[in-house]
This record gives sequence, structure tokens and C-alpha cells, in this order.
Amino acid sequence: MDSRHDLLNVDHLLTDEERAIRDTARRFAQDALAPHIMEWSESGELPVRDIAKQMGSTGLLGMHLTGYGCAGVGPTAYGLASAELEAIDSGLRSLFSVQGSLAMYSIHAYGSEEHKQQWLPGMAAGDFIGAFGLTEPDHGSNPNGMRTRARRDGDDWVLNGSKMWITNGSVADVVVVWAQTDDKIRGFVVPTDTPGFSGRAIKHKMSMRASVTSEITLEDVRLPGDAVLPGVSGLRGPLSALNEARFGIIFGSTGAARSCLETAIDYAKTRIQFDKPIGAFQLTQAKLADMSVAHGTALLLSVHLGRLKEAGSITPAQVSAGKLNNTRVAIDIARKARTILGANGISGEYAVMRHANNLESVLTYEGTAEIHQLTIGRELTGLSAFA
Ligand code: TGC
Ligand code: FAD
Repeated sequence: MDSRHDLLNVDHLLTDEERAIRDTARRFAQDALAPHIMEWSESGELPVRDIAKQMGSTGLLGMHLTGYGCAGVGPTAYGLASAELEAIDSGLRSLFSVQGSLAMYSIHAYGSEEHKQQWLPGMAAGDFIGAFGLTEPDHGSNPNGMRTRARRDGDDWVLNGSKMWITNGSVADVVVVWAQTDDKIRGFVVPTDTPGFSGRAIKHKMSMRASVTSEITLEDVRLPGDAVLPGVSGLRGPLSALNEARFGIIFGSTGAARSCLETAIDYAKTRIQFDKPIGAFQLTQAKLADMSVAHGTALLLSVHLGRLKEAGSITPAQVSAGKLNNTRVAIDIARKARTILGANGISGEYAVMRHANNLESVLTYEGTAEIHQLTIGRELTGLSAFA
């Protein structure tokens, strides 16, 4: 690794296996994704199935899960792969996160053996696309208030309600839908060809253009009794899946930050103003130095949290701290990089504005920055702002 990527030599803290997995993910991202990202982002059209197949055959989907065709790698290796995908685009990392950490994780952790056999191998291979339906039009930060409801009808379940902002919801084969029941919130494995299920892509996004984001409607969706995830009830189900995906974002956001930093350094070395490369001006160097230190410390924090996760001791407040810090750092680096590129900073020819716009979503989804502040505040004071 050169110092543009890794000023603090965080690479030194990785095992050979972690480096090898990171390098495989980097090669895949550079070869299969980077050449197309500008077109996908500008058109707002993402070939999800094709990309999922390629991610699957590279062993990326559900890579931190064990069995059922999943690679079973450690948390740090999973995080490093996440960063390589997000170095291309946060939307591509979203595809990876939602498939592996939200949809597959929920089925892996809480599904019946039949659910696992039916869905996980195909999802790991990228043959089936998964989505995770928690957010509703009127219930984002507070999913506890959700109105989607599952009621018993004989042996069946019947679901009614709507979900909003669901990544891949309109292109998925299966959606893990969270719904109120008489016995708390429960998760349901919903094949999208079930009558009454419909998904519609949300258009006119200024962020995450290389990602499919959808609205889902459930109208008398009738499912067999065994469609419910038997292993969990209450908000603990979706929140534990979110813990996995938020962990991926801790690393992932450093990838977007790294891409912006590299672009800014390259640009500053070659753009001449006042007869000098702009990188020779002290103000530009100050920006680059701050960006590099912030990126390096975010990466260090990621690896530290990865080690805590490996040891099984990471807490939700620590995950919140990582997600809060690293998404803020990444968006700040993207915005600083944008200034260094001047007018070129707003051009799609360079990745920085695309990353900055994507990071607005990353700051909001998987728990907004404010929700993570309040989670940390609750840990520090023992007082809940949500109660
Ligand atoms: P609270 O009373 O704290 O907890 C309820 C139950 O959940 C357990 N729990 C957790 N379990 C595992 N991991 C965590 N991080 C957990 N946090 C809480 C807790 O132990 C309890 O279990 P039990 O068995 O005792 O009932 O819940 P609360 O109502 O106070 O929570 C409030 C709050 C605001 C923290 C929570 O509602 C929250 O996190 N809201 C944010 C919602 C959110 O993040 N939505 C994301 C939707 S998915 C998405 O954005 C995908 S983006 C696409 C992509 O990833 O690329
Ligand atoms: P709100 O909850 O309405 O919040 C609005 C503002 O109020 C925020 O600043 C928030 O921090 C603040 N606020 C709310 N409550 C408090 C409080 N108690 N104290 C202080 N401030 C507060 N969801 C899914 O379920 N599955 C997905 O796959 C998915 N993919 C997504 C993809 C994209 C591109 C985006 C943008 C979102 C996605 N989401 C998904 C939804 C995402 O999780 C929600 O947008 C997020 O949880 C915030 O909810 P909200 O947008 O309703 O904002």
C-alpha cells in the first residue's frame, strides 16, 4: 500500500488472509464495476442481477456467514471487502450490505432450516436478490411504530401495509418484511411473486443513483404459517441485522473517503495555477493532510472495531460510534476533495461529487447520525431519549 491510501500503515494490522480477501475484492471492484459506474450512476439504471451474479461468483455475498454456500470469513475481512466496493460507489456497497447483512443475515440467524435451505445458497450465488423491509413512509427512525401488520387467518398469515426506501425492493426475489403481530414485531420471508406484493422504484434521486430504491405495497399478501422467522420476536430481530450492516458501513465509508482522497491528491499534483501545481500551495496541503489523517484514523477505528467483533465483545453503542464517526469523516473528505478539484469537482468525470451525494444517504440510512448520537448518549448517561 502506498501512503496515499494508508498514511498510518493500517495494512500492518491485517493478517495475510485479510489482505488476500481485500485484494480479491479490489480486483473485482476495479475490473467489473469501476468501468461502468459512471454510466450506471448517470442513467440511474443498475443491472442488479448481473452484478449480484458476479459478486456471488467472487464469493462476496453473505461472505461473513457460515454454511449454505457462504464463505465464512471474519468481520475484518468482510469490512475490507465492503470498503473496496464503496470505493467505487456506495450504491454497490448497498447491494452487498442489503443482500448479505440484512436479508441473508436475518434468514441465517432467525430462519427455519427450510428457509435457510430454500434461500441462502441461491442468495450467496447471486441467483436470488434479497431485500429488507423495515422503514415505512411514516416510520423511519422509529420502526417500533410501524403499521404494517400480519394477522393470522387459519394456518396462514395475511400481511397488509407499505414499506418505503427499500433497497432492491422492486427487483428482489425475496423480501424480509418486518410487521406488527399480536406477539410483537415479527419477520416474514416474502417471495415477491406472492399475489398482493408489489414494488415500485423511486425515481428522481440525487443520491445513490447506482442503487435501486423502492416502495413496497402489501395488499392481503397471504403466506403459509411457516413464512414467519421462528427465531426472533420484537425489535431485536431487525436491530441485530442492522448491527451487522452498520458494521459494514464503518469500513465501507472509508472506501468512499479513500477514493476521494486519491482523486484529490492526483489532481493537486497536476493542476497548475499561478505557474505551480495547486498541491504545492500550503492551503491545499493542509486540506490533504487533514483528509489523510481523518481517513487513517477512521480506518484504524474500523480495524479496532473489527477486532472487538471477532472477540465477540462489540456493543451496539460501539457500532454506533463507528458508523457515526466514519460516515461524518467520509462526507467531510468528499466535500474537501470537491473544493480541491474546483469546477471539475462537480463533474461526473470525477467520482468526488457522486461520493459526496451518496454519503448523504449513508449518513441517513442504517440509523441517522442523530439516532447514533442518541444511542451513544443513552450508553453514557443511562437515560433514553427514545422512551
Ligand atoms: P431498544 O429498546 O433499545 O431495543 C429493543 C430490542 O432490540 C435490542 N437491540 C439490539 N439488538 C441488537 N443490536 C442492536 N443494535 C440493538 N439495539 C437494540 C434490545 O436489546 C431490545 O431487545 P429485547 O429482546 O430486550 O426486546 O429499542 P428502542 O426502541 O429504544 O430503539 C430505538 C432506536 C432509535 C435506537 C432504534 O429504533 C433504531 O435503531 N432506529 C433506527 C432505525 C434504522 O436504523 N433503520 C434502518 C432501516 S434499514 C436501512 O436503512 C438499510 S439501508 C441500505 C444499506 O444498508 O445499504
Ligand atoms: P426520519 O426518521 O423522519 O428523521 C428525519 C430527521 O429527524 C432526521 O434528521 C432524524 O435524525 C431526526 N430525528 C428522528 N427522530 C429523532 C429523535 N428522536 N431525536 C432527534 N432527531 C430525530 N430502509 C429499510 O428498511 N430498508 C432498506 O433497504 C433501506 N434502504 C435505504 C436506501 C436509501 C438510499 C435511503 C435514503 C434510505 C433507505 N432506508 C431503508 C430507509 C432509512 O433507513 C431511513 O431513511 C432512516 O432510518 C431514517 O428514516 P426517515 O428517512 O423516515 O427519517
